[in-house]
Amino acid sequence: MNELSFDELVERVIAAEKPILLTHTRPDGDTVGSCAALASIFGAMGRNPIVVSPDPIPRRLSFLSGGKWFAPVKEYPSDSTVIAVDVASPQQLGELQSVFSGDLALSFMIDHHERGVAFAPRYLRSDASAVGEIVYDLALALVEKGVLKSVPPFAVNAIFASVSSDSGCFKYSNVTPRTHRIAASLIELGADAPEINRLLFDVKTEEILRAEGYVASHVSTTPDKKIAWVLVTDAIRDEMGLLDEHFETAIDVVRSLEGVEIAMTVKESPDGKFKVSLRSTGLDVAKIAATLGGGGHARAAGCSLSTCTAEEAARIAVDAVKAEMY
Ligand SMILES: [Mn+2]
Repeated sequence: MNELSFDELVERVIAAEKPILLTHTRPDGDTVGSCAALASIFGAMGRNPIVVSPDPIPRRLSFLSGGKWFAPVKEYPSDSTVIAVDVASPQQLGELQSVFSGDLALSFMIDHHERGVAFAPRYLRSDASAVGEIVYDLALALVEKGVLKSVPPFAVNAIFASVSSDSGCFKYSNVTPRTHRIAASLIELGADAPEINRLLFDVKTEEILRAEGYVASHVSTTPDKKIAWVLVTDAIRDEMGLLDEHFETAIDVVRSLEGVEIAMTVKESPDGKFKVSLRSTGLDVAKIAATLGGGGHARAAGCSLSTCTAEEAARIAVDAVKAEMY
């Protein structure tokens, strides 16, 4: 699959009729924020965009997904332009993989995952902290070309949310001076930074708070406390009356433990596999995840393991980390 230049991306966006924007599975603030921003931009261009997600969008992101673009659609026009946003592999489309094939195959993808897979013509910028940084450039290019009068206020806020979300509120190592410059420009354009950051990082539902409490009291570590992990199984979720989405911040709780260099969560998936998420303070976890059939970024990666129990999956993942660490 070919790689697109930025100019080619801009041309494709300008040419896109009936755009369908696809988020990745377990949608996060970047994929939802970038889709919402692009939908707002396409809307301002008079294009009637829609956003389709393979999984329900978490309630905490509803300030981004409340618009008409996110309403379920019964049928997709066959002449749609299908665009994957922040989707690193075909597997990350979940059940949408089979929906968007054949006549409705992907037109192109916009991504920032260094080790992502190009399964359609792709615009990739792996030095972007979030796809939102790319959408920002795109919005400015469209304004410069006169395609847009200005960046719609909703898009300004959605881009800010995307960047803030994937950068952990500008805390992670993927943040560059450019990330801050983009954020500053967005604030100048009217982004409500304090409110967006509050909604993304400070507000937690009761369910998420309970999930974090569980995680905090069930962290396992290696004797040197450098590797820490927690298991989240169906049985635990059922017992607590919680859903998978309530454990989205579990990894942050694990990585907050003093001395931890590699944090992991092992979560049972609906497909019966165990999804392992890895976060690192230095070690390249994308490389470790790749040895287990996964991928991601150097300091945030993941893979899916087909084992009988979560304990087994954790042991395999911990062993893979140890092999790289010691
Ligand atoms: Mn992203």
